Amino acid sequence: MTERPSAAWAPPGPVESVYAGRGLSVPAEPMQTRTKAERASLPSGENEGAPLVSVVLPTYNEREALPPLLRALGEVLSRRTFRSEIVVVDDDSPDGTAEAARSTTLPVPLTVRVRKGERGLASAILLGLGEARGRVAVVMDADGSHPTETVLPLVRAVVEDGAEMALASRYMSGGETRDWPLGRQLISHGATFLARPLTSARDPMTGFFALDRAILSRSPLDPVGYKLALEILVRARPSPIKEVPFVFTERSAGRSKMGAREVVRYLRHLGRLYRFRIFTRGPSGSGPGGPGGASRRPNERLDPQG
Ligand SMILES: Nc1nc2c(ncn2[C@@H]2O[C@H](COP(=O)(O)OP(=O)(O)OP(=O)(O)O)[C@@H](O)[C@H]2O)c(=O)[nH]1
Ligand SMILES: [Mg+2]
Repeated sequence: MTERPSAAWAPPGPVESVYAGRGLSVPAEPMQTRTKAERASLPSGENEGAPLVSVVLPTYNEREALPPLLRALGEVLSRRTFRSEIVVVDDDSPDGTAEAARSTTLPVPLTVRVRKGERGLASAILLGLGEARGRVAVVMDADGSHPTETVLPLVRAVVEDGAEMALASRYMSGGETRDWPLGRQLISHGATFLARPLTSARDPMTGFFALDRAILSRSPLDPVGYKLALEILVRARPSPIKEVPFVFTERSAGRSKMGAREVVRYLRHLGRLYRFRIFTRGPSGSGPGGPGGASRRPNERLDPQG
């Protein structure tokens, strides 16, 4: 498997993009928090009609786990008044994951992006983040390990509390890992320990997070392997960040793609990040309000139930 440099989000190989519009209900009204002049000055894709929130799901052989997750997400998202969408990025799974996604009827728009000729979790997520149209993107695993109830607290942390990045954390009060084999726990804690000097986040290894997509243009991202959140934390330097506790449960179906190769890739990734931190100054103007940062907006309110 080759990880492509991911500075640009152009798809590396042939891709097939499918808009699965089945069963769409009339989208909820967008939030009415901006004046007409403010809306006119927004970058394209953010004007009325575009979603506020995009949920990006990377998949490889998740035929069984994906449809129930999509339905649960559709349920959570369609109850809100803000617009949302789901983007699945599948690496041409031989088990028919993409077809399973397309045949799931959902109350929110769904895009299924099939990437051919390349595999890799971090690069698949980056492709999905480039495809997403929402100002806020939520990234989560498609195997049932990440609870859909945590999606809204993550979105709220970005939209209402003004966090540039929000991490769903297993390693804070209220968070935990359930039914995880001891070996996996040791690897996760060891990996977190090795990244300590790079970030103050308690769970930078998490695969469940939300961000203001504008921060992604601050620095080219070049992850190897699984840990995209860590890559973003180190290279794009989001500030402020917020962590939200969640309970991680063992995957509900399918097989893990995590293995010894991922551990080796992680060590290579760490080496790159330490070199970056030592030899490169942070993105100019990163942090709140800086020129290289996400454009600061007044914090918005989601709908009252949100
Ligand atoms: N597109 C794409 N998705 C992937 C790839 N590898 C893993 N994924 C997806 O990324 C998510 C996390 O992968 P997992 O295999 O669950 O990795 P993990 O959570 O570290 O390990 P387990 O929970 O033990 O299986 C799942 O939704 C996978 O389907 C890949 O190469 N390409
Ligand atoms: Mg998993």
